[in-house]
Amino acid sequence: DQDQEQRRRLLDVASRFPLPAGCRFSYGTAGFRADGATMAPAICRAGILAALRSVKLAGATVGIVITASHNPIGDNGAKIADPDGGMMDQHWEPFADALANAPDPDALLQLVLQFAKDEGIPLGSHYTAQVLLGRDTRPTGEYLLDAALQGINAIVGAHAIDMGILTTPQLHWMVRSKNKGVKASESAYFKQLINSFRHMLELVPKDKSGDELANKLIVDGANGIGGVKLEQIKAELSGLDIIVRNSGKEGEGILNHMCGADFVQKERVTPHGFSPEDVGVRCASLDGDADRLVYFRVSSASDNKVDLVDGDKILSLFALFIREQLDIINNDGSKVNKLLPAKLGIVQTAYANGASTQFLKDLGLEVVFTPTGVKYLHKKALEYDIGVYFEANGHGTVVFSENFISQLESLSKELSSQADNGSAQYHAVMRLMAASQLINQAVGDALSGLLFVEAILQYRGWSFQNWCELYSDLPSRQLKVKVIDRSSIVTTDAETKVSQPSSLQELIDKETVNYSHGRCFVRPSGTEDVVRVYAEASTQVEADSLAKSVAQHVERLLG
Ligand code: G16
Repeated sequence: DQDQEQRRRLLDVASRFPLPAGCRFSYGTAGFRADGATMAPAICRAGILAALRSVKLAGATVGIVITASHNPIGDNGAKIADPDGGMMDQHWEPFADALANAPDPDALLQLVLQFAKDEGIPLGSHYTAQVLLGRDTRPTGEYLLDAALQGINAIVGAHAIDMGILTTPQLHWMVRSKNKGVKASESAYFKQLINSFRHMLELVPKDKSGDELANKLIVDGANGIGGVKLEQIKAELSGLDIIVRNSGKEGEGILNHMCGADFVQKERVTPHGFSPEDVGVRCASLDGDADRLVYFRVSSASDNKVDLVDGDKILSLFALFIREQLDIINNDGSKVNKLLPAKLGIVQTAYANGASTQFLKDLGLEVVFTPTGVKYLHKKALEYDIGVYFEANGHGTVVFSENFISQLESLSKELSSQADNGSAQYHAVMRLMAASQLINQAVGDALSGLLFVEAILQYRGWSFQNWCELYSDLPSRQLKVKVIDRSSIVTTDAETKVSQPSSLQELIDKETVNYSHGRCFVRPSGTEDVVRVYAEASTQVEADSLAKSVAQHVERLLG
């Protein structure tokens, strides 16, 4: 019967992907991630996990992207998308960990049966489950996608659809769309981006049609999938002259190596493929799976330094724009009912530059903090009518509540029926509606983020320089420290304090007081086998020195 069949399939798949001795997987900041050659057992089990999740949610579509995002080309991993397109519910993470590390087929079977019982998952009975699969351009991708497929097929009634080579946000968008009954294809995704971008540009006031803003934009594609996708649509993006470098074409370079958003944001130097000829041009950088975006400008021909516009400044640009539209809507003198006051929330992490937080607070905005990881920021942002979240590393988006969108819709209808559709209020409503279409509602998306940035710069008539001058970043430095066991560091207070080993926090405090505007924290990375150290101070020399001395304490204490 089906129950026997279910048991047989699980035992069978587990014996096909045995866990190598001494191997330990961990569901980190954004799913499983490690050396790609070792990942097949974990990815197969991620397939089982995703199929179970779909069964639990009455057959709603979930997703898996085979990617290691910003990590080196040899790494790989899996990000799992829930039916709303966001990251998998954190309550399932302990089970994900246990499943990935089940030592043998019997242990795996017992674990699944017990979990199904506890969670009320109707295993073996008549049901359907659906998992969309995508992968980035890594050489281990195809092999690992097959492992995921085998894991999905080990759950009776589960059905996998391979959506091909995609950016991570494309797959998350497709999962969300599928569950909303909207077409979930790549062409539908592109169409939505292109149309909403065009719509945003049509709503640019005539007197601000970007005089100071050059059309030329050079994009560093990190030799990943983002550049490939941008090449596909760039001709349809009116008003932009996009040149893609590190596009992933044969001979252009290695994925994420000396290029990409993580490299540019952390090292603050020009990525591979850029030269002094690019001085002054507006440039953007994506990461390997195109869910992160930063902007930069090559600052001088004599060195390779860049002027960086990181996630914090992208967030500030978005927040300013949204606030302005809300103000136009609410303060317009028209007779129409005013829009209900929208709850606008800004979400950052401890990595946010102190100057950005100050800038946002000075605007009177509500700023809240979460630990690192989109899974935390996104969840928090959903508590608002409009939630804007960004990590300094360029991962973020703007989420609009359904209630708020329907209010905008009714207001737009009301205004157009009163032949008031030439008013500033109507235009602001339409801009917010176009923005909610343009900016990915499922997860941070470098392509949609880039188009939103470009549309806002046009709207304001702003040059890159104007944007840079929004506020001055406090000098900061981020370092990585290799230790024996990074999990021996435990943090608290949204990762701003170390609780274990307790002596480490004392040492950090002792160092920090020596610096004016000093701020420093350390945390174990959830995507790389390193401890991250972040320091801020009033000069670059001081920030470097604070980071270095704390990194030395970490090394001394943890080996
Ligand atoms: C992932 C997460 C991000 C996080 C980053 C670094 O990004 O999605 O939220 O900021 O890892 O995390 P950690 O500091 O724990 O290594 P990506 O772009 O690598 O998937």
